[in-house]
Amino acid sequence: QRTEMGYFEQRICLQQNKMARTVLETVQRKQSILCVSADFTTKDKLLKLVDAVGPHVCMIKTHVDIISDFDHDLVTQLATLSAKHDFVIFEDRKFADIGNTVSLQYSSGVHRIADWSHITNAHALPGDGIVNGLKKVGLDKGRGLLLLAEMSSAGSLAVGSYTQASVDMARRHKDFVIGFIAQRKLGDSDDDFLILTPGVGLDVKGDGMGQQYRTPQEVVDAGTDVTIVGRGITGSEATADFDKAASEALRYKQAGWEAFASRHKL
Ligand code: BMP
Repeated sequence: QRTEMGYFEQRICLQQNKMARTVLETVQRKQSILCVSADFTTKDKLLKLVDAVGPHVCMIKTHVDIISDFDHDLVTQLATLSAKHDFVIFEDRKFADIGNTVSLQYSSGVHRIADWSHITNAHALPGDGIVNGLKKVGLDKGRGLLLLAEMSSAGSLAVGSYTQASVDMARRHKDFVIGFIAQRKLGDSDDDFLILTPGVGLDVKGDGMGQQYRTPQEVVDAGTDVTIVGRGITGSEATADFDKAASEALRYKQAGWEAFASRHKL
């Protein structure tokens, strides 16, 4: 019988990238596979939300380009909350350009994502150059990258040979690519890529704009490592209720961990 330590130690050993190890260690320490997608558009509400759900998550996912009053104090405060609550920061930037352009988008501009986001993600569409461009900026800073191998939305074109080519691309860059945004386990046990799955909800099946939800149990059964939950926990920003968000986060944390612990015999 494998012990809980055994399961995580085994996986941590296989990771070449430090941030991949940090994600697994955080999951183990907090007994949480929950990433909250904090998609609020004002600094004040975003920080209150993150402080409320922080105790229950291994990771917080941001879209900084939706924040109307973005400034660098926001990322300073996010870093403080990350240390306070022990979570990894994931800026969901979905880079999709040639290597030279993404290296500038990652390091520069208003957001300077590489300076504060522990992990970010990219489409495999442009080819290996996108990974090389991001790696040039992020590797020395200890960052990690996820490739979007599949998407949760209806009619996604990221299927079949595109998904397979994304896995092959990740294998060529194991020092920097830590895993995938995907709907199921990808790669084999030698790879041990992290699988992060959005489109997770306990109460509804869609959002009327193409999003498709499965339960934490369903996505863990499909082989995910981290469940990404936005509106199922946060509700709408207009009627933001931070106590409710905290209790919903706890509910999703428990549902996810119960499924994960049972699947991996922890
Ligand atoms: P929600 O749970 O409220 O539907 O939010 C899902 C989040 O995950 C959004 O921030 C979205 O941008 C992101 N996402 C997704 O829904 N599907 C994908 O395939 C990839 C994503 O990054």
